[in-house]
Amino acid sequence: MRIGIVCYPTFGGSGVLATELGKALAQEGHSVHFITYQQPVRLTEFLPNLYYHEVQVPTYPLFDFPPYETALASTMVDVIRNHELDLLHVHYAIPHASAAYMAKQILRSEGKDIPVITTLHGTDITLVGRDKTYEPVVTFSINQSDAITAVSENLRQETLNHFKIKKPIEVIHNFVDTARFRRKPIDAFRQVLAPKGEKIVVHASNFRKIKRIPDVVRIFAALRAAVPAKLLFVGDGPERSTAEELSRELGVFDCVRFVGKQDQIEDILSIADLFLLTSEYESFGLAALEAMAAGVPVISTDAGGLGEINIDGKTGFTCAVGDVAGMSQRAIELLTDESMLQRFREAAREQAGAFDLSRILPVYEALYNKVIK
Ligand code: GMT
Repeated sequence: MRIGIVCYPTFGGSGVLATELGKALAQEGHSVHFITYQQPVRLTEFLPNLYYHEVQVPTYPLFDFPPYETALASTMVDVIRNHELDLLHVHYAIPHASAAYMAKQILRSEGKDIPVITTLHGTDITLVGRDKTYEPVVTFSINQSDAITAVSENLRQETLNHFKIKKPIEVIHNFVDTARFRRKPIDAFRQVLAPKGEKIVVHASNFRKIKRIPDVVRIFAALRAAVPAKLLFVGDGPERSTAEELSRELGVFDCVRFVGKQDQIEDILSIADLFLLTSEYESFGLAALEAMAAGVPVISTDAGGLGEINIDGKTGFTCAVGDVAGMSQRAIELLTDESMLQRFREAAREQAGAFDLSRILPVYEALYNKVIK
């Protein structure tokens, strides 16, 4: 098949998932065309059947807001025409679904029908999409898609609760390549970060308010009082300075490292003992799944779709949003009991296997075949 993939090219989960999907489809022999404004961060390898088309947004003094959506729709039309794409798969509804609708209509006027699949990822529905300035366009363009998928059962339900969706929404869970995300023997790296055998706790995100970053610092400070430990913050975003300030205030700054945005996250996870995800909402929590694949137990909130991947008392623990005391207590329990930690590690890795790329990829391929027919 010749497949167009539209996504955000950044470290956000939707862009990561879309890129990994495109790479895996190309490995299977499909031609995959990424259409976005920057080279996706995880698109690092060269494959002859993998293409990247940059959306150029010309500026003009009149434009206070350069019209990205118009440029994106025009680029879609151009790529679909010139590369004879069979379908367009857009990740994150805003503005990708409405740009795809526009492209579809333009091509229809030329006698070509291009099927569009929209995959909903989370904040496009639960936060941004519900805002009344976007909602009518989001509802309309989702309904105009030939197929709609959501990355968790929870997100499917949230979408149905808040939007008038007239078509079925298929749940296709996010996936992880468990062959890539596995524990690697890189003890030298661990030695550098935790020379005295401290436990290593990791949080990875875009540091937005929704992640409740201060909760991560507070949990770590409580843990640190009981167990020698280091905290690695992976990623960056608006709450980073809050995290720095709070860790100074709580006297743990020397044990906290901000390692920035990393594309080799699997190497960091390989030396981790615990992954913390304190979000107010996660449609899925791809970062937690990647940690689990690397054999890292997860302590998370029970918000959104997190309970669909992190099994309380087995692969980690889930607590109510904001329950810092509960999550701290669980972290101490887990990191002071080696046999429990080992059990949870194995269970986390096993649970990640249920979301392995090899299981989810054929589901997407089957959907592609269905919409093309
Ligand atoms: O987590 C973010 O804020 C980024 C966001 C995105 O759209 O890139 O992530 C969403 O999509 C991911 C991939 O499907 C999910 O794993 C995340 O849970 C989801 N984020 C939220 O729902 C807040």
